[in-house]
Amino acid sequence: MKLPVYSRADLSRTVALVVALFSAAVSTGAVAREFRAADTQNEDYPTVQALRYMGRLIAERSGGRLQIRVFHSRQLGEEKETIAQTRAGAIDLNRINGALIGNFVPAMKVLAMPFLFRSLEHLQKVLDGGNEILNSFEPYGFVGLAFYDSGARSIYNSVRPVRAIADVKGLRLRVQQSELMSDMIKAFDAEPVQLPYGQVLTGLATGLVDGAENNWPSFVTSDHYKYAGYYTLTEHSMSPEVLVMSQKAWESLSLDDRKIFREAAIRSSHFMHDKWKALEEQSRRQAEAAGVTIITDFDRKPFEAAMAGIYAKAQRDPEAAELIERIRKVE
Ligand code: GTR
Repeated sequence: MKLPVYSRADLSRTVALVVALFSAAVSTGAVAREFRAADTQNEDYPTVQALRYMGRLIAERSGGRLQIRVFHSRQLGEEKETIAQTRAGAIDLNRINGALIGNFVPAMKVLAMPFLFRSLEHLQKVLDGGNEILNSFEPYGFVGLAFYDSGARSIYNSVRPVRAIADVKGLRLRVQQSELMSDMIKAFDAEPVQLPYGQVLTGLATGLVDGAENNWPSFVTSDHYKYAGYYTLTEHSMSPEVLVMSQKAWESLSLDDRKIFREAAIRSSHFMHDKWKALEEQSRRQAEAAGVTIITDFDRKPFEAAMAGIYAKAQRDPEAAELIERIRKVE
């Protein structure tokens, strides 16, 4: 095979052409920059839809210059790994659950504390004044953009109906990869098994775990309800979902573009809210129709009381103690 021979003059002409094309593209705004966004949930899950919506807003507002490509269903890895990658700047945007980012950001760990919120309204009030919390992410390598709904998490299992704390004793329950969540299950006298989200279904199906804990939409859209027929409305944690951006991506943005991202993120959380409410309802109905026993009538007090040790541990950090106090006082 004969290779073409390029002269120096040919080469420099080519280089000049490429440079000219590139600067023309930049000046007409034609070069699109793509941001990779991760979400552990499935394609239709409200958080994934919210990310897509945000992508549309950002593309519109930037005249196509800024684009978001959404990787759902753990395409970029399990949540814990994607968090590390976001911190390292390899993933630009990440929608994560409060309990997992709580491994890094102290205020988020506080939001994941069991039985901290009296109701979802209480949580919402705290989040509405939430810029302080979102703004606290930066020293830990993330930029907090918006909170998304996640309802409340409750315990489910395949062994027996949990009607009292004694019924939880000895159950092997999957938890997120979070020390706080493991401590909580231990405080119920059960055995925590930390597994990434993508392995829970197999864990339930093979009997590696007896159950887990999650909100209605996750319980149903992940098919866990097909293997765990007892759902007890413990509503022990209301840690919200949060959208973060990597510091690296953030620093690469102009001030105007940062504004576009912030505004679009907030709008996407409103967009998500209605979808969330609808899916929560629908998931509960779907579980009921499939014959899941839902236990709502039981004494929550002993479950809450069992958390004393967890609070004592968390409150050793004076800033966490102060935030817990302030949250409790929000009417
Ligand atoms: C869901 C949450 C996910 C993931 C999952 C889990 O509610 O949306 O981000 O944290 O729980 O239990 O792993």
